[in-house]
Amino acid sequence: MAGKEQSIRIENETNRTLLHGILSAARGAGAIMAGASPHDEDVMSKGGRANYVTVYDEKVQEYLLGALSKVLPEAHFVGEEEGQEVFLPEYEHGYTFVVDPIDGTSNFMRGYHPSVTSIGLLRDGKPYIGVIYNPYTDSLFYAEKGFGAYENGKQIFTSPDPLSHSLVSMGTAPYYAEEVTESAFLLGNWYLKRSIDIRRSGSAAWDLCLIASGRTGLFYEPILCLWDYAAGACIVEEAGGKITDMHGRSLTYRGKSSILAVTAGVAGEDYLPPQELMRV
Ligand code: 2AM
Ligand code: CA
Repeated sequence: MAGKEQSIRIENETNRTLLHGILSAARGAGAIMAGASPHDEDVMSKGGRANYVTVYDEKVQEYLLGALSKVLPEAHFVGEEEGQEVFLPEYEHGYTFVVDPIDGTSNFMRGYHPSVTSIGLLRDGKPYIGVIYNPYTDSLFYAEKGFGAYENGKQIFTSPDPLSHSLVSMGTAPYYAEEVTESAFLLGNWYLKRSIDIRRSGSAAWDLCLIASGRTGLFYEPILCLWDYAAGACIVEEAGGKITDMHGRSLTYRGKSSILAVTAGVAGEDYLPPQELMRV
């Protein structure tokens, strides 16, 4: 028994070191973002409508690849700017960092905040640690499976408010078929009638922090990539919220998915969007 207790304590100490290493990498990434002065010549199109990458996305990712590989050398690394969209069989076992160096790139390019750095760590293909840092407000969100969610060291919880007393944030998925975006707006109108009002931040990772910290009550976006939601999903769940796809199905953490996140207050209601308005 003593041996078991000791090994649990050691594992927890290892986890502390791991978490602190990731937090410090997130702060380092944020410093690069905050020190940037994005100019047009630093912007390259990644292809597709409203889908851009700046030299800073690549700089921050390179920094994170270096910093995180020192924190956990055996972990796989999946970063948005590598474009590795296929979930490889080796990610099913051990650790995998899933990194969005700058989430909210269209905001970042225009000095229209928020933009954040998002670091998810999967263990055996499931969320284990989530860290999201917004350097413009100096907000560091993090969660570790089973240990709660925190904003700048203070434990956070989702709101108990019902949908009718909550703000709703939406994502428009402008990179995909027009009907997907149209459906997002129809759903916006549907939720507008059932909530206080609608918001659109431009950073899905940030939207998930807003749910986790009780600022909003529901967030949806018809199509997101794993690096957009892996860290935020861990933070939402550890803050007492619920995250699924837009049909209410459990997330598989294997790649693109629609996302619907709600607070504890909204989770008890009939909050799923009507099927006839959905295009995903
Ligand atoms: P980004 O800023 O890192 O590009 C806004 O609608 C959200 O969608 C942002 O979090 C944005 O992330 C993300 N996003 C951007 N391109 C995307 C794509 N091709 N597929 C899915 N989500 C995307
Ligand atoms: Ca992103």
